[in-house]
Formats: sequence, structure tokens, C-alpha cells
Amino acid sequence: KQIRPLIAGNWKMNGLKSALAEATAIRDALTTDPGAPEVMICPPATLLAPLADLTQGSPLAVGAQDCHAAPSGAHTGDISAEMLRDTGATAVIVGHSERRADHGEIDRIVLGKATAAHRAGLTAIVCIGETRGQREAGLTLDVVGRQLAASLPEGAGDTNTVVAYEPVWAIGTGLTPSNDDVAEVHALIRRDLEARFGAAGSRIRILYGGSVKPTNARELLALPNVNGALVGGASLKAADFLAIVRAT
Ligand code: G2H
Repeated sequence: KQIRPLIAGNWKMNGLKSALAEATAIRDALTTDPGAPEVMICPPATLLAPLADLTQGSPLAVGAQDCHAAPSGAHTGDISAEMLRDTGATAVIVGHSERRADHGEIDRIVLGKATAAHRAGLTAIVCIGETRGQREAGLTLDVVGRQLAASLPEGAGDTNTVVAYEPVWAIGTGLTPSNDDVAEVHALIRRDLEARFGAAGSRIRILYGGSVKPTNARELLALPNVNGALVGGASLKAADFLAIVRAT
């Protein structure tokens, strides 16, 4: 059966309360047409609860950008997956390359966070991707395969897990890999998911992320095994984000 695409906007550390107006515009433009993609905004944690309230009962889903692995405890400044669920969020991004780079999140930590997401009933959007140096050294498929194997929990399946392939060198740079390169990596991810998770692995959505824009979305989203996009910069303005949603 056809995999329903997911277009997820990652606002990163952007957005004051005034940014809820963009999300409201996105919400109001979405249709409940079953042929339409699933659409999600992942705002900073400060906006999760108000955004979840604004979008309740609408086709716009709300996700978080990170969680702690533990359900509660003495972890000053951290937020658990259960707390995210309590805001009304239904998903959480884990292992984004900016967290891997800025916070030393190695695969084992990402695995703990994805496990926590599942425990709390959230969809884990697990990010993987190679650096520029790794690509130039011909290590892309090795790196991506290793991160995928080490970051995904045993209980992963199509109802609780999304994989996002984000080449680190393409993030926020305006650069994107060639269509052939994207298709090659997504094919490897699909093969590994099927080998490990069987039929569920063939239905897990694999998003592409890294400088997705209205001008390149249509061709990226048409590639085999590209089941949606994780959009950073271009998700901050409703018009750009909706143009990407309509490119599916
Ligand atoms: C990759 C992406 C969203 P951008 O990080 O996660 O950001 O679209 O700005 O490259």
C-alpha cells in the first residue's frame, strides 16, 4: 500500500509567541483530504502547549525537537517524552545533527531518546546523516547504515518511527545532494529497515532533510523511498512551507 508522506517543519530555536500566527495560517490552509500528506510543525518547547491547543482537532500535528531518555528526575533543564506527550505533542525529533554536534549526542544516547519516545506514546523521528568529510571519504553508506542500526530501538515500526536522512553538509547551506545520491541512501535505509523490521520496515517513512525549499521539493519528494521531508528554514514562513506541502 501507498505510504502517506509526512512533511514536518523543524523550527529549531526560532519562534516567539508571535510565530503562532504562521502555524495558524498553515493549519487553516490544510485540508482533511485523505490523499493529502500528513503535516507537522516541531516548534521550540516553549510553544508546544499553545500550538497543540491551536491545532487540536485539525490536520496539523505537533512535534517536539528533543527529549530526555528518563521519564522524570533530577535533570535540570531537560524535558521528558512524557512531558512532551502531556503538552499534546504526538512526535519528537531525536538525534538531529545539531544535537549530535552541539550536545555530544552519540547513537547510544539517540537510541535512549527514541526508546523514551516510544515509551511515552510518541512517534520518534530519528535523524541520521553523514558529514561533508565522511561523504568526501566515500563513507556515506557506512556511516548512515551504522547510525541507523545503532539509533533505532527494537520496537520500531511504521506507527511509532520515522527516519530522517539529513546529510549534515546540506543543512541550512542551500546545498543538496544529487537526486541519485539521495535515492541511493534512501534505498540503503529501506533495505536495512526491511531486513530488521520486515513488513513494518517497508512502511516506515523515510524523510529527506537538508535545504528543502519550494523550488526543489517536488523533485526530491518524487524520488523512490522518499516519503516526505524534514524542513528547517523553509518551514518558518507559512507560504513557503505550504508550497512544499503541495509539492507532494
Ligand atoms: C535540516 C533541516 C531541518 P534546513 O536540519 O531539520 O534544516 O531545511 O534549514 O536545512
